Amino acid sequence: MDIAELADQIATGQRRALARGITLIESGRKDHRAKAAQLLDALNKTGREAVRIGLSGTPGVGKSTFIENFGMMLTGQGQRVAVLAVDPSSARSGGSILGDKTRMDRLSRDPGAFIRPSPSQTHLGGVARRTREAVRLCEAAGFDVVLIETVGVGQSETVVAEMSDLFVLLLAPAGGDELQGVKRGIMEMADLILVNKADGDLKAAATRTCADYSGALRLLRKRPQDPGGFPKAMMVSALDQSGLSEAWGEMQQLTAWRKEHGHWGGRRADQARYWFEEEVRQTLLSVLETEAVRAQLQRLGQAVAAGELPATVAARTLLDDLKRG
Ligand SMILES: Nc1nc2c(ncn2[C@@H]2O[C@H](COP(=O)(O)OP(=O)(O)OP(=O)(O)O)[C@@H](O)[C@H]2O)c(=O)[nH]1
Ligand SMILES: [Mg+2]
Repeated sequence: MDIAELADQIATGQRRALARGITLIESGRKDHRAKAAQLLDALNKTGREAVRIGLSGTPGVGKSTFIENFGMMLTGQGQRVAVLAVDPSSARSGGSILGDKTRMDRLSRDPGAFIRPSPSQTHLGGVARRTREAVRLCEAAGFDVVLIETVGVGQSETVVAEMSDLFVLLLAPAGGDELQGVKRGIMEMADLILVNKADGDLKAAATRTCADYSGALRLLRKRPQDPGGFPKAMMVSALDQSGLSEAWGEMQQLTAWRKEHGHWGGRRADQARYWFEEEVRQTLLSVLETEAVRAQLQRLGQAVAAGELPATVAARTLLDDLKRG
């Protein structure tokens, strides 16, 4: 595979090449990792940047419907939109977006859009690193907006927020007066809360829920990266396509303010540093994943358990062997 050629094809926006590049990035093979690094390096020179939007929400809240209609609105304005996903369960399910193509039927056929399911990796760390690299490829390919979807069921919001410029939380109208058990930590990451399904019978509940969240957001500690009025809660109906252009308007306003005040670049720099350290950590850990090392771990582990070797000595033995290769 000629990496320089692949880089050129991606930089000229060829979707097949982009898909091939992402496949390369997702591979765990050692030679592929080296090539992926070359590819990322080559594409860094394009200097292109998209608006990276992280989107999280519990199952059934309307993420797919939102992405379909929000994405179509943007492509209708001439923007190119890429959709990626971080799904820690994708190793088993084959990726949420993929099983979902029917719900993003129009967007998946739109020449201005590119949809890619979550990479299948066994752990969240692996999925996240590869998705973060896929974001870079999409940017280099000239996409204006990259949406990164995740199902809000725990840790995955944090890693998606770590690769996004804007983090959007999609919520459903609450039945009662409870705040749907959204964890404080997740609330604190949100730049925009969208209360979805503000239509028909759910409209009144959505209005109450939105007011509740607006109140809750005002109680959070003020963040330096926010202009007055942010983070903000608003109502949308992904299904009826209402509130979508207003939501985009808010995102653009926030983007412009952060760029003007240095928070945009500052956040990206912090994130780049974070992913660098994460890559080092994960790559070191992956050294333990070979057959030989696993066998040695097992052997030494037994010796330690049987009291034949102190844990410290066993660990040093293994690490010294590793260093010697
Ligand atoms: N009334 C109403 N229903 C909606 C709206 N958005 C989505 N739905 C419905 O909610 C259900 C779930 O929508 P999806 O878009 O599949 O939700 P999701 O968050 O992608 O769900 P998972 O992929 O399972 O996590 C579907 O039946 C949608 O038609 C909305 O704005 N209003
Ligand atoms: Mg979905």
